[in-house]
Amino acid sequence: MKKILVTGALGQIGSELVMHMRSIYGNDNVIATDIRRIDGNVAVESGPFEILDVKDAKRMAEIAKQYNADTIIHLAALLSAVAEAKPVLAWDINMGGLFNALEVARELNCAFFTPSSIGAFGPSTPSVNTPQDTIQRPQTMYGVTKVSGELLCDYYFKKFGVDTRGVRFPGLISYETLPGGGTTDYAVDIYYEALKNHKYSSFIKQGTYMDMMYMPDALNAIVTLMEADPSKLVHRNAFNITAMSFEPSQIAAEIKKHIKDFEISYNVDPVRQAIADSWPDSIDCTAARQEWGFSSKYDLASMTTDMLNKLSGKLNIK
Ligand code: AKB
Repeated sequence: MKKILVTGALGQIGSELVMHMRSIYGNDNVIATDIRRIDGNVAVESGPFEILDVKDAKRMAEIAKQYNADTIIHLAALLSAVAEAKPVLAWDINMGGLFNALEVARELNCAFFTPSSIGAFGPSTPSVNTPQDTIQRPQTMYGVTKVSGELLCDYYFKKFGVDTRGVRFPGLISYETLPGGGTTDYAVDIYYEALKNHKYSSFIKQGTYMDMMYMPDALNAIVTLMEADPSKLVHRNAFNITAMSFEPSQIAAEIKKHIKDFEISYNVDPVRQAIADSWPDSIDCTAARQEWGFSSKYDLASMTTDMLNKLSGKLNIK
């Protein structure tokens, strides 16, 4: 990877990935793009930044050519809950954007990464220790776009030789940029509310297990996969990866070790609960470990310590 074009660069993953990659590959070699510009944002100010609506294929190709991109990290997408509220727009952005990005990768011979999700699974998928290759019949628009995206990436690899790679991300927890519109967002919100108000009302029911990962492990996974020896990759799209699986009362208990009077209550959102119920409780990431050496550093305890520490600094709360 020498010249890396990132779409959705101001989102939850992008804002941290751009800085992480700039620290590895050099500021000028990571071109951040997003549909909006946020002046003062570190990803905008620290290197090249271009406004890009991923539905605009012509502009995407122009930017990639202008900067001689050899790698595309395509992150722009709507998350599960928003996609369920706006399914037509979700198809347009998630599939239209992906198709445009794959076409640019094909034309310019770029390596390509795009994330899939645990949302690519559905109620008929085995829900415990979900295998890499298994039933994928999601019942959400987000899931439909993720499975279609996985298939499309496989197609571009087999048909055109595009070097496509991807992972199925679990819920990602981070303190820099809020996720916005996902089902696993409760596991981010809870830290903000714990620090601000010492209580949190969860929109996900007690007992609902989902896979999760702390952002530093997610960033590391993307770079490790993109640097992996292609001859070792049996799977192209997309690898199961996870760092932990927990349900709301477990994250609350972990926070309580740091904030003694913290209390969790429940005000379940039926839409997001139904999505969560259709996703696995835990996924198996053996293929990712074997094919490109995936590993994670943070578990629930170490993530909670770091998250509360960093977030209290950010929010200026003692
Ligand atoms: C969401 O909840 O929509 C995402 C995901 C797991 O893909 N965080």
